[in-house]
Amino acid sequence: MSATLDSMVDRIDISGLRAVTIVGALPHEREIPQPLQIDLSLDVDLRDAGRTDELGDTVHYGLVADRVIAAVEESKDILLERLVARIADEVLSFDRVDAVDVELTKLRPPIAVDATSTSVRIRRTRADADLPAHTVNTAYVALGSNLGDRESYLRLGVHGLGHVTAMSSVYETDPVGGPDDQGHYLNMVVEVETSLDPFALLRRCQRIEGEAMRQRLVHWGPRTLDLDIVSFDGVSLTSDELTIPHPRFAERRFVLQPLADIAPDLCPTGWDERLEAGGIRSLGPLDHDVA
Ligand code: A4P
Ligand code: MG
Repeated sequence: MSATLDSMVDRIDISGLRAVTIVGALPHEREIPQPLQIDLSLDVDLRDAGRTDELGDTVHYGLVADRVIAAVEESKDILLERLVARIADEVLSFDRVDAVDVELTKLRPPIAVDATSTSVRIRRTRADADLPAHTVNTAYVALGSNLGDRESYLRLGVHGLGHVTAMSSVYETDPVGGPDDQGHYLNMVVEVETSLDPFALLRRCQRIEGEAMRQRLVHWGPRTLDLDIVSFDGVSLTSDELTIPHPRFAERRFVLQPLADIAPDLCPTGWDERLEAGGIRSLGPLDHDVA
């Protein structure tokens, strides 16, 4: 379909969907279902999915196709204009779709002249449909590694988290707690914009730790990669699985020093004087492109 070309916008196209339904104003069109073709072009931000490889970060086009065909088959509209608007609403009900181009074609148009098809084409945005914009939350995630190629593990963490909008410097830090013989940590904090809820973000963190082959052998023991959610917008919650803000962040220089680089307002007043100095050295920025 000839949707507006905009190289800045990511798209998912679903072309040549076929459905049969009652549509049209003529007497026989009210009686006999007729074949239609539906072509869709969805504006969806695909950057997160490009990094995370998770279906939750994109739109499941199979589900969109199923829902659109069901909506078309249920309808008995007179005008293609009405039906095409119905399709646009259906597609926009998928939370990640910012806008959609829909082309709806009557494959056997009931007109006296020779014509292959007739069609209508519309573009609708979330604002047109009176839908709220996506919810995007800002979370701060602390990363730590003291095993193996520590810098590469930090990079793996930053890359897997999705839309990272700010990164602190990397700090080398003396281990706090745990066994005596463990090596120094690299620590940093990143700001992430995410449409995931806090629990889904925790699952993402744990999946990334799994990719780094993190093993939990000793409490506070050495680890290839640890990802802790320090804060998540205004959320305050305590559960078996997840506590936000992180229960120990205010006691840890290895979290607060990097957090102060990118979100000083989130650091408790007077933390720098209160916490023991030393045991931490800035190594400068992580060599990684911020998305
Ligand atoms: N959990 C609850 N809340 C959260 C949250 N906000 N973010 C649960 C992430 N996880 C959260 O975590 C244990 C459990 O905490 C998980 O099941 C999760 O559901 P874990 O990653 O398995 O283990 P952990 O991180 O060792 O546990 P913990 O107690 O959170 O450790 P801390 O307090 O983060 O300390 N020294 C230096 N220099 N640098 C470090 O990075 N890290 C630690 C770990 C100790 N010493 C360190 C460092
Ligand atoms: Mg952790």
